[in-house]
Amino acid sequence: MSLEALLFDVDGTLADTERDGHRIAYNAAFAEAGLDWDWTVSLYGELLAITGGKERMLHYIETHRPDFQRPGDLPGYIADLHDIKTRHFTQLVRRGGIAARPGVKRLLFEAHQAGLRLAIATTTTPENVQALLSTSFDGAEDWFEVIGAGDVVPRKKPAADIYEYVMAKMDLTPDRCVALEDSFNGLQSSLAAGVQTIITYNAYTQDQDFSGAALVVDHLGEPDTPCQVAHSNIAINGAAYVDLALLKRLHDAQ
Ligand code: XBP
Ligand code: MG
Repeated sequence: MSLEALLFDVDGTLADTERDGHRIAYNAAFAEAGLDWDWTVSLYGELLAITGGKERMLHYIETHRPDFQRPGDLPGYIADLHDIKTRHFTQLVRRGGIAARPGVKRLLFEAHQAGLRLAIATTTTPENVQALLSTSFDGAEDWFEVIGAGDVVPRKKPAADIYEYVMAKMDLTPDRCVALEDSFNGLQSSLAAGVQTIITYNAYTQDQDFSGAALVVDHLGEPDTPCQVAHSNIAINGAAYVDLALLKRLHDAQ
């Protein structure tokens, strides 16, 4: 089956949003709520094992804050705190705080020009995706047929739900898609959905297990900024960056 669609993760893949974006927004929300919680760079790296901001905050309370006086409606309290965080994150993004990762805009443009279908499959909140795409992707938000994000599915990554949701919406089978991800949890999700996956790791995910990925690179690269290849299912003959031709070769070799 030929390659017809690219399914993009957001956080860590489209842009490096976690350390200097989401983490800052969580801490700003905690301060606004009068909480002395401080998610440092290293603590946040641990907490990223839990996908979803509301789930992550609950995990933090359960594992790091036994002293926290839980309100009667803890889910409601966390949801309100998460709304504050999302406001801070989208404001930070709209101030231009988060740039696209290397090669992402180039590949999006190439895929769009070649008529490939594009979609987003992410755990993050839809408002965050809209803010990021409209600020840092030069209008590419209209190129995505489906934006599968956050609570639209009952189970977040590493469950397959979000990828299955997006493919169902687009009437696509997994063998016509390639997923682009950055993390172990994301890879487990896309593989569970049967989708061949490319990993672009980052500082938070570089030591994670990417077994099963068709290609593992530090980023998608640019002609003048070659990527580092940690694994490839095919001989890539010194390719300096990930383009559509390389994705099609990987896809055809599977
Ligand atoms: C990453 C996540 C999200 C973000 C924070 O999503 O797990 O929870 O860390 O966003 P992905 P929210 O890599 O799938 O894009 O606070 O909106 O959850
Ligand atoms: Mg991610």
